[in-house]
Amino acid sequence: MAVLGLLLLPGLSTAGPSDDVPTPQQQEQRIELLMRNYDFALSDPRPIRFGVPTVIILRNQDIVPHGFQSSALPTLRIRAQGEGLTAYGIGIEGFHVDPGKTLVLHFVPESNARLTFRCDLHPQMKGELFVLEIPSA
Ligand SMILES: [Cu+2]
Repeated sequence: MAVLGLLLLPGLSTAGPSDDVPTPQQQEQRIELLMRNYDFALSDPRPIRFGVPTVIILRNQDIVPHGFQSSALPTLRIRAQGEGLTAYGIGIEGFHVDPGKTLVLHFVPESNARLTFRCDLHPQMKGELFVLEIPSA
């Protein structure tokens, strides 16, 4: 069962030849989010941009299941892949990730904001992502 909330990232919407993050493929933003010691940890903390295809790699490194839930999640069109299973669509409220497992989420953040998320199984477990409106200069 899956319960998770995701957040979004801001993407860039202009195809300017500028600065910014050189992305591997098609300006896709990748974020690795670890679940460990009953907490969330970003392996490379940095803001994301909305309007850009985003990938969140959610890894549960604990020995108990953790959840990923966010109020922004149900509004996003998401594709979630893990363990030979793919879920997709709008209206997903959350995910649960078993110990040692990884869930990969694909979506395009639609607005800039702060994306807060939490584990519904452990109320003290929270985190947030910052979405940037426009890449600066
Ligand atoms: Cu948890």
